[in-house]
Parts: sequence; structure tokens; C-alpha cells
Amino acid sequence: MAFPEYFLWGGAIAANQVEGAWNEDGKGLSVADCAVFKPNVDVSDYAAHNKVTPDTIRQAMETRHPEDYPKRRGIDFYHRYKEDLALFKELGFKTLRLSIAWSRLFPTGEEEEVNEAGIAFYEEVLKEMNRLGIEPLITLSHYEMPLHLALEYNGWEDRRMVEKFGRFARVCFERLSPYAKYWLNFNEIDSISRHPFTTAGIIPGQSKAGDEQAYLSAFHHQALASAQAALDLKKVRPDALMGCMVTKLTTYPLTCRPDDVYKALRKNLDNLFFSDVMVFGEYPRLKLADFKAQGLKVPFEEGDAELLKKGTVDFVSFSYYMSMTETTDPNAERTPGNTILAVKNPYLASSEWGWQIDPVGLKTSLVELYDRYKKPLFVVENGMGAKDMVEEDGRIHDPYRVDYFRSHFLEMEKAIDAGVELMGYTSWAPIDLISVSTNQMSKRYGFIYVDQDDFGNGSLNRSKKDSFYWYQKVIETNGRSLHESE
Ligand code: BGP
Repeated sequence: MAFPEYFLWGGAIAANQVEGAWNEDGKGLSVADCAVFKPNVDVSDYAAHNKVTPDTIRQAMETRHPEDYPKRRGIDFYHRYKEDLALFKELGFKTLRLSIAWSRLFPTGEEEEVNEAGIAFYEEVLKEMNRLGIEPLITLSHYEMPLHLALEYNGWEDRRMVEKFGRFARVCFERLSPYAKYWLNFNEIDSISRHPFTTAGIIPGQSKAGDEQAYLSAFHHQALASAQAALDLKKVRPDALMGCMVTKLTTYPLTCRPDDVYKALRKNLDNLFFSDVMVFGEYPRLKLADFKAQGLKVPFEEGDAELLKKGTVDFVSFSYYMSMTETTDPNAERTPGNTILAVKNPYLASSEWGWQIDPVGLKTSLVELYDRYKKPLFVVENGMGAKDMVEEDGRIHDPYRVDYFRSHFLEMEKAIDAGVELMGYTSWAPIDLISVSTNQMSKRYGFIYVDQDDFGNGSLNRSKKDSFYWYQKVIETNGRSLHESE
């Protein structure tokens, strides 16, 4: 069978990893502006890369220089978006996933009125996308929020964030939904405990209730905000669709020892918990029992249960980079994954960053999620970070990237054949950008090369890699080229 005619092929980017212009046109400091590049720290040491303390934040606030804070400069999409959108058009994109920097619209998050210069930027970007016929898929919150809210409230631990986010989301819907039908609430909402500051503005060690309780409270508040946003979106644009977005961390047992199987099952349920709440509009019993056993409490207040039930999502989206493996054996070899360390699967190859490459796991994830939720799915991130070499003639040969995508697309097609309803696919990322976990530029994902090194040197010129032409053909033939021999 083939990819359906309506299939939305495209790519995904995030404001804080591409825009730059961190202090232009009234933008406030965001949590992403505090992310420091640490060239001498091992790339698998996520804890060290993401370490945030009141001191590191103070240092970040005092420095005006973007050299050490790569997300402040991004790839200058803020000034080059027309050129980049034209390249996406040339690739044949039906859709582009992008996010809104909250701190451009509300510099501290406390303002009553929107910063007009901030929203005007997104209006222009979306108008240009509409003109080019590229359907926007907007993430309201992708690892970005005003820093002030982290300092003042310990981020999403505080319930008042629901109302502040609501104001931001409503402005986005009023001003931007005329140009955009597809929306996502929070990027990888499950990542709160893996990198609480980036995801939820929580500064570890600052909560009176303890970090674990703070993470659970933050999730509850984000789930409420998501439900409210789903309802508010429909008031402004009834035909718009709201999706949730999770990191799909499909986990296999290392052996068929019953204890390994059970451990993997629980890992999978931990991962599914987040989308369960947003799809079913209620907390799963097993997780509630788990929280109780850990002495944690979901901070339910009157009306919360009804809101969660009313504001469920229309579709389920997720990122998929690799699968994971678990065992009860404490001595098993471990390998890095997406901001996580997992047990190494002996059947899989790994990227240069240690992430294990598993196309079949994408099919497994799609079938599992569709069977569980019976809602349309959207793969909104998938790709492989790699080092690219620019040849003397300026060309970039990246067969490893083509191999990665081809193998994943073929498995995605099999999932569609198996009956999965898949709305579309956006690669991470169509253009090289700043890495979330390590703030590197040299961890490249794009079909489009950006001339910039880890320290910010380079012309920022864009050029097309070999994979550009390959993906262009996939889109042009709606996947049929995957079956042609080269
Ligand atoms: C996801 C994030 C993205 C992205 C990607 C790759 O978790 O949603 O923003 O960056 O991972 O991760 P990294 O940039 O660390 O390679």
C-alpha cells in the first residue's frame, strides 16, 4: 500500500534552537537562554550538560554575550526565515512544525498585553508559509518559557502557571489560528523529570515539597493548561485540531526472564502515562497507586477532573529516535539515548552519540499507540544527529542520513499497512540547528547544512546535502521512490 494522499510530509524545528535574536524586539530572557555549551563534557553526560543551579542562572543573566549560550544565536532563523521557508518549499514540504517563543510575546510572562513586535514576527512567518502552501503545525511550548516564571514560581510547580500560560495560548489562538489548523500543547511533556528546568522551569533543589513532588505537580498543571488550551482553540477556530506530544521511549526486555519482561512493561507504562492523561482525560489507576506508594500526590482541586475530561486531545504526536532496553541486571552495559541512559540492545547499531538505531521500533510504537488510543497519530520528530563533512567542492555526502530515514519510512509504511491512521511525518530537523541536550551545532540533523561551528563561527550560509534531493523525491512521489532501486 502507499502513503495516503493527504499525508503531511515535512520537518520540525523549535524556536529556541533556530531563531537566535534572543534580545531583539522586546523578547525577554527564556530558560533556553541559560543553556551553556560545555565542550569538554562527555556528550552522554546529560546530567552535567543540563545542570542548573541558582548560580548558573545568575551567571547567565549577567552575560550579554551569546558565545557560551548557543540557543541565543540559533541559526538566525529570525532574520533568515524567508530563505529557509523557500528551501523547505523546494523540498516539497506539505507541513512545517515550529514553535512559539513565549518570551517574545510576554517577556516575563506577567504582562497583561502581548508584545506586538513579538507576535508580528510569527504572523509574518505564518503568512509566508500560507503563501507557499506549507501547512503550519504549531507547538505552543517547546522547551521554552520566560525565565522570570522559573525564578518567581519555580515554574510549573506553581498552579498560577495555568492561568499565565492560558493568556499566552489564547493570544496565539486569536492572532495565529487564522493561519494554522494544527496545534500541539507541550513538547515531550514526559521529560519534566529528565530535564525539569528546560521542560517546566523547575530549578532542582528549590521546591519545599521536594523535586519529585514538584515534577508531578508540574505535569498536573501542564495537563490542566493543555485541556484548557484544547477548549480555547476550538472557541476561536472550531475546525482546528489539538494534539499532545510525547517522547516515545518504547522499551524491550533484555531477556525473556519474567522479571525483565515485567520491568520493561512498567517502563512502557511510565512512558504512556503522560499521553494517557491527555487522551483519556483521567489518571490511570496503576500510576495513582505508584504515586501513593512513593508518597506523592496529584494536586487535584475542584473542577480539575471535569476539565481534564472535557479538554482531551484530537490526535497523538510523538518523537521517536530510538528504542530502549531494560533488565533487572545491575551490571548490564548501558548506552545513551534521548537525554536518558538505557541498557544496550545487542541487536542494534548506534549513532555517533550512542543512540541505538531501530526502525522496527517505530512501527512497533505506531501500532502500540494506535491500538491503545484509537486516535490519529503524527510522527513529529525522528532523525539522526551526525557529523557532516563539507567536500572541497562544497558538497555534503550523507548516505548515513538517507539510510536512517529510508529504513524508518519503510517501517512507517508497514504500520500504515497494518491499519494505523497516520496524519503525517516531520523529520527532526530539516535544517541543522542547536542541539537540545548538548548545545552543539556539530550534531547535525538537517537536509540543509548551516555553516556554523560549535562556537558560533561561520557564515551561516545554507547549502543542500545529498539527503536534500533524496527527501525531495520521497515527498514528490509520496513515498513511492522508497521502492525504486537507485
Ligand atoms: C527532542 C527535542 C528536540 C530535539 C531532539 C534531538 O527531545 O524535542 O528539540 O533537539 O530531541 O535531541 P538533541 O538536540 O539533544 O540531539
